[in-house]
Amino acid sequence: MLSDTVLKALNHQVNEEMYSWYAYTAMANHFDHVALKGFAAWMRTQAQEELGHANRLMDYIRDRGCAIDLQAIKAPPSAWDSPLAAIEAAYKHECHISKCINDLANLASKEGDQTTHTFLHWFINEQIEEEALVDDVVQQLRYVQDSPSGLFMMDRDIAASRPAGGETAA
Ligand code: OFO
Repeated sequence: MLSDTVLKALNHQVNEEMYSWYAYTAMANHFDHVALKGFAAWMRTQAQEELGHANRLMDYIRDRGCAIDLQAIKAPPSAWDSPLAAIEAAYKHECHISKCINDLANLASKEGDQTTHTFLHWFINEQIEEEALVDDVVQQLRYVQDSPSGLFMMDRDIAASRPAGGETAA
């Protein structure tokens, strides 16, 4: 069993991960709308991973004999001024998620719940990759920002840079 405090925090993190899915789906839709199909595909892969994160948390809550408490998912934005603005927003969001996971791991320790603390190691490691991956795209977009041909080439290449469905953290 989980303490009420840890259970509430884990349920809240499910909502954070579902919001990540929602936000990245909105970005994928936006990229599709502005005919950046490569970015749309890349962002859909990212969104799928977020569902995986939410499911991993829900499996854990269930395995510990506790109830999952799904809350409403807030609405994300539906448009961004530029590809750079969208991916910068994604990077900022990943930094927010890293802080959420760290706070959650600290809470589990404070509650003496080493099982949950150990479970969260996967997420701590995953966030290293998540931040780095999105930051790379931010930097590349800064290089090509005023170059339509650069953006076109980047859109062509980015979908292939990340095959659908893969979570890579151990
Ligand atoms: Fe993007 O890592 Fe989950 O939210």
